[in-house]
Amino acid sequence: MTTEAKVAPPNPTPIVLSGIRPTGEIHLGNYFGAIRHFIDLQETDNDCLFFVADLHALTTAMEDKIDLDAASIDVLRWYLACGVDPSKALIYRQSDILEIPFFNLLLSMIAPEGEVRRCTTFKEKSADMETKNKMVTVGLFAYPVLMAADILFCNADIVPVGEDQLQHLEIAREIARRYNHYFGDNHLIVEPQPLKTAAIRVPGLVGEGKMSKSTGGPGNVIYLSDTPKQIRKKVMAAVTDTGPVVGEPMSQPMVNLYELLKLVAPSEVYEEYLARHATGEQKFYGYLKQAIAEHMTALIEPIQARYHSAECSAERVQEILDASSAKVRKIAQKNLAGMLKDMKFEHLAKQLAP
Ligand code: AQP
Repeated sequence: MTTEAKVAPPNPTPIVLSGIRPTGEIHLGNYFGAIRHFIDLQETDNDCLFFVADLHALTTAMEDKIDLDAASIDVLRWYLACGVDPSKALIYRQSDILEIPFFNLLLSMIAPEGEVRRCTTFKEKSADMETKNKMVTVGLFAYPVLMAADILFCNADIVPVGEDQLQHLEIAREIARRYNHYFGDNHLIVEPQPLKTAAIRVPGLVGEGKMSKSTGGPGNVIYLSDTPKQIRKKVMAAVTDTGPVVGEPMSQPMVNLYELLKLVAPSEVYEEYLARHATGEQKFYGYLKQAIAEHMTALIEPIQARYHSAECSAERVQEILDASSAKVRKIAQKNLAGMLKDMKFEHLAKQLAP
């Protein structure tokens, strides 16, 4: 006899959730892999929750002495500048939701150790930290469990994240399935789905890695705060090859540059440069790079103008946080009470939802 799997139905209005760590300046990888989708998703029929993952920042930034409060406010200023709207989405700070560490603890008891151990991000990040003589911690290892707590506490349906986070999201799905199987008598957890269009990897300007705050150096990344001059300098210095050869596949550095052009420029500009490459034209890479830099600047300049306006000030962000944290904690407490009841911690469940 087979027992039927306990599955939570999707929420009637889909719950969308995502966050970014305050480990450095926001860049085009964060924008195209995450923030751009926050804006699209808040415009349709969804309940959106967007946060700054300051607890997650500690997984790699413990020794960096980052002022996490200031860095978190800054990430949220960029959210607002990019168009995340507090009247359409709940915008909050992870550490303000005191229930999240409790979810983290409970979920760690059913998290699949083998899958967590196999995470590519852990392998890459721990190797990078070891070369920099930084501590590799249990917190870094257990990053996906805290991410599961972030997502599952509110029963999120959709999580817009870049490709690098898909493996972590799969672990959150597995944890939800395990919870439902072992404990889900009354409270069931929705299995969160990635947003397919967000699951991209924005390449860096040097080497083979993704665009990132902390790897590849400042020449690898375009920050939303970069000036036109900085953008131009970084793009013009990007690696290329000696020129296209008809019939030969495009080299990896050129694939990267074309991916960046596709993201920032209108499709006709992208197609034009693609045709120039396909016909084997020589000596046009300088113009290609110029086009990339100009379109990046055109995208970033209005965002920067908003970032410096009063609607995106640190004071405005603080007001938003003051208003949102109680609302988010209420959602967390309701779901935590349901979980605690099913996990036979009735005395605690009663305290949260008497
Ligand atoms: N290059 C990228 N392409 C697509 N999406 C990306 N994201 C980050 N880089 C790219 C997406 O941005 C969101 C927030 O990421 P994060 O800052 O919380 O952590 P991260 O993925 O570790 O980003 P970084 O820049 O590489 O930070 P550091 O250097 O501190 O580790 C996620 O949705 C992520 O997919």
